[in-house]
Amino acid sequence: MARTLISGGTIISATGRTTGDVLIEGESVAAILAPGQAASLGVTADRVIDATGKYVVPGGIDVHTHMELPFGGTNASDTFETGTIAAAWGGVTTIVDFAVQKTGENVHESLAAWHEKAAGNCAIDYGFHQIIGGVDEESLKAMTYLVDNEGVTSFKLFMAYPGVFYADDGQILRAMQNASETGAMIMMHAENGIAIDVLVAQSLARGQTDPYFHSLTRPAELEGEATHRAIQLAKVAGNVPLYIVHMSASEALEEVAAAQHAGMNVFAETCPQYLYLSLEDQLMQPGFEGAKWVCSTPLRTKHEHHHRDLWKGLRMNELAVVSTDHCPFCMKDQKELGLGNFSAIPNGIGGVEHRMELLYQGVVNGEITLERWVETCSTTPARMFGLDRKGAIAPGMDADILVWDPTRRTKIGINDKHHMNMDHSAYEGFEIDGKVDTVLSRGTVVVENDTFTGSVGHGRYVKRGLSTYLH
Ligand code: DUC
Ligand code: ZN
Ligand code: ZN
Repeated sequence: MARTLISGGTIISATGRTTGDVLIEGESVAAILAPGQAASLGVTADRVIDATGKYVVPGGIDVHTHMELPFGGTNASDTFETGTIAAAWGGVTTIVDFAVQKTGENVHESLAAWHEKAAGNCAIDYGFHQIIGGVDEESLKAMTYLVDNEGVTSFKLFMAYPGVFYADDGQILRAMQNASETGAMIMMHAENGIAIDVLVAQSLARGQTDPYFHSLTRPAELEGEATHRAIQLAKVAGNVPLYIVHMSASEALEEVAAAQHAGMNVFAETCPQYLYLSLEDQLMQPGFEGAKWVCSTPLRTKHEHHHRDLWKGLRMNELAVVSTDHCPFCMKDQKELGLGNFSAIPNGIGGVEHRMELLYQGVVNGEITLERWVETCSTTPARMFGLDRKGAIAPGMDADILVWDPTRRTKIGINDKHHMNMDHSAYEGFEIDGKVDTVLSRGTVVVENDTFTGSVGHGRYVKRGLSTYLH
């Protein structure tokens, strides 16, 4: 079995840091050795990666991506191949993507279709959540089957997008009751889509068609309201585990924090776009430029402390996870579908490549610690979604490892570093104080010396267990 030694780095976990060597045998971590121990024990390795002066952290886990998602009259522009290669470049070693079932479609067929898109095409490991866009007898039965047999233990429901993915309160309650029986996690897109659609129609009727009206017609109150309602429904369903996705508003965070204090199994994630980007600085750029940042939930105003509150939520564990909601669309032919009508702009931002970098900048800026960076970007995502062999560097775990160089810098943009299939970057011009150095996926080096050395097809489907936060 091939042996690799990552030597001399500072190994960061969710709970602390230590200097030492990581010994990898085959695809797994074999041991963590104190400095000098490898030599004194006579440990030999086929390959030594010198990590002196660098951080050695568990590979990033992005539990919210949408490769090839059919949405808004087009398909998200990253395939599983381009998206997982871009992820690897950014220090990510596992993604969890969303298989999509819409009303009238069969859940099993939709999951099979997602397997077909991904199988043999991924550079890193991947799992699936299942979107239930049509809650009925058949899909409820399928939910149970997926938990028991397919390694799909989390289900996304939508309180937004009437006519597309929307579930009404009764349907949500039924799906939650099902999850309460199986132990599955309910993931919620919490925005009041019925009220939003009224505001959108009124805005368009007034001739307000520019991209930034996307945010003005999806006010923070309607994210807070839906979050509150989802929490109450989860309580009625027996305190079912509830995970609010892509949180952007202080109002929603307050609801989650209150529920947590009341002892409920409520969790939440945010994404880099909600920590760094805003209505004024991005969405309101002149002309149609703002379309690059049309996503839901939307970017919020920078004058109401959403950024500040979300960073605080990350520190306090009110927000347990940072994902990307990677859902890329090019400007050309895709975002352009909404020229003259913001509501026809495909919703989504691509960022799978930049999450580790952007959150590391949060460490440099004093918002979070190194340990919290690892915890929110790798360790908790793994535990939250039952990825039992991932998210920590410890004997027996998959050797998914990111070696991070804090002395180098990363420039983000389409010309500097960008491997996502997008004709623009949501973070163009951002500069980060640190850089991905080496990335290993199950013991195989997939990125080193600013080169992708992995292979398409290396990534395997990971069957997930129930959330180990709760079980
Ligand atoms: N939000 C997005 O921005 N894109 C895809 C789906 C979603 O909920
Ligand atoms: Zn969503
Ligand atoms: Zn999403």
